[in-house]
Amino acid sequence: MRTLYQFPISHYCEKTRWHLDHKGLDFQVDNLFPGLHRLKSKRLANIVTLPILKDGEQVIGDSTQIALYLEQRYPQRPLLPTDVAQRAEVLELEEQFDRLGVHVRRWLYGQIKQWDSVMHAMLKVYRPLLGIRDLMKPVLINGVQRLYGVTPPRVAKSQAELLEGLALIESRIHGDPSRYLVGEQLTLADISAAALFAPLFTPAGTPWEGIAGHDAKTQAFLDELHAHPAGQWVMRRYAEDRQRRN
Ligand SMILES: N[C@@H](CCC(=O)N[C@@H](CS)C(=O)NCC(=O)O)C(=O)O
Repeated sequence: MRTLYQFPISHYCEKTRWHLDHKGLDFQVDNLFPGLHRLKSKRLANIVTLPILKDGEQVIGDSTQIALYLEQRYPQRPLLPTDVAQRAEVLELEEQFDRLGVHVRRWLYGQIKQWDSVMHAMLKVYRPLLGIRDLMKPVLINGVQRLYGVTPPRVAKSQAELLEGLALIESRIHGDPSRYLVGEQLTLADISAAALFAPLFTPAGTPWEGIAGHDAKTQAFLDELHAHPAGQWVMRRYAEDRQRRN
């Protein structure tokens, strides 16, 4: 059985879940506790981030590496075009959206005024062993802010970056949410862009669905993004292309 080591609310882990689901591959998830996960991730793949996939004897860390591994090992329902030029475009966009995922994350953490629903979404899968899970909340809030560089100037820069990312989607689809980023079919580029921007739009059935409590200004900004073609495109990719098994 394949095992995906993950955090449920990580958008990079969502990207890998989507790849696995798209290919119809069964897997179990092992939800590692944030912070403590590093003991295992270092041992497994010598990295500090999740996702990590264990497939038989193979262990692959990093969502992009996992995507490339899956494409090679399981060619069914390919997510890379055969055309050389299109393939290069997809790989380039995949990397670009991967970098933008960092800005989506930092910007969102920078908007949170009430952490209750975020902590709930982050920790609900872990057992509340002797109250330790809840005791960890302030440590985690602090850790997330430090680890992801959530400071006002960096959050402001991330806002500019994420707007550029949405503009990139919009230009690739020529303002038409029914189109794909490259060619006529879903590719790795679409999954990267849709999964990594999804926390802004909280599509139904995703781990971000119940997260609430933005102030009025942030909510108005998010509503505006949601109405734009790029926001509509993310929602459409989820509605039409996200076959969920896990
Ligand atoms: N480039 C990596 C990024 C993964 C990543 O940033 N994962 C975050 C969760 S969203 C993580 O594991 N953070 C924990 C840490 O850095 O200790 C990938 O694509 O897998």
